[in-house]
Amino acid sequence: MFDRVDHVGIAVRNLDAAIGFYEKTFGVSLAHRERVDEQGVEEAMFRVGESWIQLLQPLGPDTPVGKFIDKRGEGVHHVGYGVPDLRKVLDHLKEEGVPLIDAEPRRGSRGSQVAFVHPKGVGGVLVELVQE
Ligand code: V0V
Ligand code: CO
Repeated sequence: MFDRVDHVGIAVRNLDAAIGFYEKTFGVSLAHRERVDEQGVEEAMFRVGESWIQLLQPLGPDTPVGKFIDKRGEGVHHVGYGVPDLRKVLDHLKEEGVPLIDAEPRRGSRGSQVAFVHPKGVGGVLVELVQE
């Protein structure tokens, strides 16, 4: 069902500072930057092999990443798995009784279709399904 780790999402307070750190310290270069209003984030993407690191700065306190940072501080926010057929995976998870945040695909960054699975059904890990 999953064909790769598409990205790891990391919550940061200051996107410019985090980008600077990743570039200088880890020697990766910025591939993409986008504001996704529907998700309340500004994101920066670094390519690492066939996967991405996705840095996420909240657009405000009352957003998923804003609330996460208030409660838990900066750090790993979610794992995004690449899937070839998002609807099929969602149907399967519904059958399995896994709690979904999104019952239907919605718009992610880079023109992708995404859906989130609730962390309470996945041992505390927020999972994003991504179809490019
Ligand atoms: C919250 N919780 C998490 C969590 N966020 N647990 C693990 N990982 C996370 N990222 C826990 C939190 O500690 C609480 O646990 C409980 O869930 C309820 O948290 P809350 O602060 O009351 O927040 P809620 O319930 O309002 O919202 C939590 C959910 C929300 C996960 C439902 O953040 C959400 O809908 N996320 C999906 C959308 C998203 O994250 N978008 C930003 C990324 P206790 O205290 O009850 O134990 S955008 C993105 O990745 C894009 C655009 C892309 O890749 O293309
Ligand atoms: Co993501």
